[in-house]
Amino acid sequence: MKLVVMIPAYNEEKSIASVIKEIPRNCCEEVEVLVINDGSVDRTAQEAKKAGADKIISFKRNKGLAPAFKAGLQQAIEMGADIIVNTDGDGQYNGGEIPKLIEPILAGRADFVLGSRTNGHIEYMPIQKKIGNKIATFITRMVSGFPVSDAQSGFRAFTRDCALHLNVMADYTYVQETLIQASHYRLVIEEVPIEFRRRDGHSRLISSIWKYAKRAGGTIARGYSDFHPLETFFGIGIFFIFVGLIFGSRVLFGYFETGVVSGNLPSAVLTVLLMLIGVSTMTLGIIADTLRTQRKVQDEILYRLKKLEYDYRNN
Ligand SMILES: Nc1nc2c(ncn2[C@@H]2O[C@H](COP(=O)(O)OP(=O)(O)OP(=O)(O)O)[C@@H](O)[C@H]2O)c(=O)[nH]1
Ligand SMILES: [Mg+2]
Repeated sequence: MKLVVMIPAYNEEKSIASVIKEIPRNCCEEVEVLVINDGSVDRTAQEAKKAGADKIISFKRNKGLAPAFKAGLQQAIEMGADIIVNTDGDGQYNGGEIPKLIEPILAGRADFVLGSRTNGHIEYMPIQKKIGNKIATFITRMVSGFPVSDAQSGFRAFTRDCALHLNVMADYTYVQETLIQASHYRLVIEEVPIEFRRRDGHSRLISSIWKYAKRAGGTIARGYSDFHPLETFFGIGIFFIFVGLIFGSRVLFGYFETGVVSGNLPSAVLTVLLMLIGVSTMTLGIIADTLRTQRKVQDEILYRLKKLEYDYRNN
């Protein structure tokens, strides 16, 4: 059984060495550490090498956490990982808890294990982040259908098969999208309580909570409409038709009273407009649903291709 611990890192020269040294090298038959150095302008790569990282991928320029995570998963699979653990490079997660994190996978109960900070112990988290985390977790719970308690946690473990299923499309953060996908592929997700430590230095990912909400919100919304195109577009379409009917009823009552429509001309025009928007949006839903079917086929092809490639490399 081989475990690859992957660490996406962006300018983490101060903490990366201690993160690597904290990883228990005896929790599986074979344990390797992979660092994805995402265009850091400091000594992250050198420090990681000195601390004993087995493999370092370095991007020439900063691409973002989600592309780094995606490249990490691919590389970990190529390294022959049976289990992949993702942790952050800032030392907020306790590497000593990796055995606890992978236990549900080793026991054969889960495909995807999520370290939950809210069920565990949070040393420090600013109040605005706590609130933001609660809101994003609530929305992810609705969208994924999985009763997650901490959707933003970066301390996670995956089986190789689960990693082969995940297709990260976002360019900012992977955290919610991977949960939504795993849940829709009917993979078994389990949460374990974990410790979350205070960060030294400022966040590399979240420059402002509003920017995070906008970008992560977009990813969650896309995640939902990707898997539920009919519900999404029919919902929006029905809303427009409903508002159109309200204005339409005004026109109708006016017509019954006066015998002419011209008294309510603006409302009549608005009704037609809203109805047209509603019907077009619902039509878009039918097209999006067809695309969804295509995406399902493409996901299946991609999964099989990745699996074939893996089997070929490893036999
Ligand atoms: N590859 C890559 N990793 C990043 C980027 N931004 C942040 N990271 C890494 O992603 C992990 C999480 O980022 P943090 O800045 O700690 O974000 P956070 O933990 O959500 O927020 P804090 O609680 O403030 O630390 C760390 O290992 C970062 O080095 C990026 O642009 N690219
Ligand atoms: Mg952090």
